[in-house]
This record gives sequence, C-alpha cells and structure tokens, in this order.
Amino acid sequence: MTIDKREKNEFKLVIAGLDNAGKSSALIALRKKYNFYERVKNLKPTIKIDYSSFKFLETYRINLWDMGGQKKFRKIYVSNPIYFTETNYIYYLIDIQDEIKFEESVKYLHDLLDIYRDLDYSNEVIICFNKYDPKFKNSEDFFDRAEMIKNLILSQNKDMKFKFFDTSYYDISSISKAISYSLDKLLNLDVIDIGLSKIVNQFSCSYAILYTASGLIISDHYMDVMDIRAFEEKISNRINEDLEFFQRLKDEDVKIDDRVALSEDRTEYVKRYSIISGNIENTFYIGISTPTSKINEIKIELEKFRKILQSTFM
Ligand SMILES: Nc1nc2c(ncn2[C@@H]2O[C@H](COP(=O)(O)OP(=O)(O)O)[C@@H](O)[C@H]2O)c(=O)[nH]1
Ligand SMILES: [Mg+2]
Repeated sequence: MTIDKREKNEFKLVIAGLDNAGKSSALIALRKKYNFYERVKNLKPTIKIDYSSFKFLETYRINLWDMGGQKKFRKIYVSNPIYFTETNYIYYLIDIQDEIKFEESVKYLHDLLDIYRDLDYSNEVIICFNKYDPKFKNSEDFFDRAEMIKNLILSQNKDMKFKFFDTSYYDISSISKAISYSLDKLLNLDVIDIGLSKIVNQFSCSYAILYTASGLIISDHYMDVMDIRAFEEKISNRINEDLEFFQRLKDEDVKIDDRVALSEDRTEYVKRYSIISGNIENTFYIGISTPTSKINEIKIELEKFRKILQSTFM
C-alpha cells in the first residue's frame, strides 16, 4: 500500500553530508524561522539521527532528518536504506571551504544516490555548497571549486535531477532560498514566493516577509545579505512587536489591519490578512521595509496580494 504524502500532509526532508559540513548550523538558522522542536530518534543504540519537526500552518508537518556524517554512522545508513524511504527531498551539504574533503564528500553522495536510485527517488537532489560565506561571493577560486564539483556530479549521474545552491550560515536568505525550494514545491507556494520577490525588486524594499500568527515565516526576501544576528535584531524583533500590536487590537476589538512606522527615509509597513477557508480562519501578515515615497503604491500592491493568498490557502 502506498500512502499519498499530500493526503498525509507530512513531508520528509533529509539533510546529509559529511561531518562538519554545517548541517546542524543550517538547522539552527532555520529554527529561528520555523520555531520547530527537536527530537533525537535513537533508531539503534549505535546510530543517532537528529530529528526536527515543525508544523506548517495547521495542515502540514515537515520532518527534517539530520543524517549525521561521521564515518561510523555513514556505514550504518548506507547499509540500511530504510532510513531514506519516503524522502520528499534530500539536501546534501558540501563544505566548499574544505577542499581536502571534496573527494570523500562526493563519494558519500554517490553512496546515497545509489540508495535513492533503488528507492525510485524522482525529485531533484538538492546540493548545497555550504560555508559559501558572503566574503567568498566574488572569489574566482570558490566559483571554480563549485563548478568543478557540479560538473563531476552531473556527468556521473545523468539519470538524476539536481538543483544547486550556494549557502552560508552568515547569509540567512541563502538558507531560506534553499529550503523554500522544496517547501514551495511540496506546498504549492511558488506563486507566493514569486509575488513577494517581485515586490521587493519593484519597490526596492529592504525586505518583505510573509508570516503567520504564530510567527512562522512562509516566504521571505531581502535586498541585502543578512546574517543571523541581523535577522534577530531587525526581523524577529519586528515580527514579535507587530504580532503583539495586532493581538492588542484584537483584544480591544479594534478593526485595523495595518500598521505604519516612519523612520527617516524608510517606512516599515505591516498588513494583516484574514483568509477564511470553510470554518477555518488563517491569519497572515506581510511586513516590509520600503522607501517612504513608495508607500502608497505598495499598499495597492499588497491589497492585490490578498488574491494570491486566497488562491493558495482557500
Ligand atoms: N564559515 C562558516 N562556518 C560554518 C558555516 N556553517 C557551519 N559552520 C561551522 O562549521 C562547523 C561545523 O558545523 P556543524 O553545523 O556542526 O556541522 P555538521 O557536523 O554538519 O552538523 C562549526 O564550527 C560551524 O560553526 C558557514 O556557513 N560558514
Ligand atoms: Mg551535526
């Protein structure tokens, strides 16, 4: 019997890569956004799989499996394909700073790909060149390394599909982008993601973030590089403040659904949406930071955005 994942509304993402590739760090970065809880599954006394899980809206559950990377564990995974069954997307992290380990890393990847071949995995394998920190963005050397590995992988696995990302703990949007790729596909969020990114570009917003009443970020786009610390200072705090503000309005039964804060040349704007589907009401917020001169146009654009939310979540 096969169980349809969409029906189950539960998705499995596997995060693999050698030890020290940055898997746990990437998950920590994501945790700031998805406030997921962690569990450690002891599947065998000798094997440890870090297992995180978060709820996406009331409907979905995303399970993230961090497949260690130490040699002794790798052997066990590879000989027990059961750990990899029902994977919706596999993310494979390669430490782009650690040239010495490229060969070993590609070898482990190939072991995993053999397992996935047997499991008839048909989605893209997502390869992240991790630790591609902002300071290396213009480095020719790093570019060449990534190209070299990419060509090696593509030429030896012509039967599989791949998607490549450059990611870094110091650029939270690079990790968001990589994780959104699979979530967009699994949850049909592409339209939202594209819509939000258009707004950021068209109106030179510093950022635009769509989130829920529990602070779960559904889509986020940034003009500039933002590390975890900046994210916490600028974004997390702002989201919390705005959520408190709207909660106060609700408690006092005041029907206002947006909020404007002016600074010197920028405007911080947040708009609340209530999308009703059957007897469930889902509340969403879009927070943006925009040049003040653009605020009226943006308001019109964000009102149009309601249609996109309705078509996705109704
Ligand atoms: N420069 C840099 N270091 C990172 C990055 N991500 C993780 N690290 C560091 O790499 C080391 C291993 O990270 P960890 O997340 O534990 O790797 P794991 O073994 O794959 O889970 C730690 O010292 C991290 O601070 C990154 O994007 N850039
Ligand atoms: Mg780890």
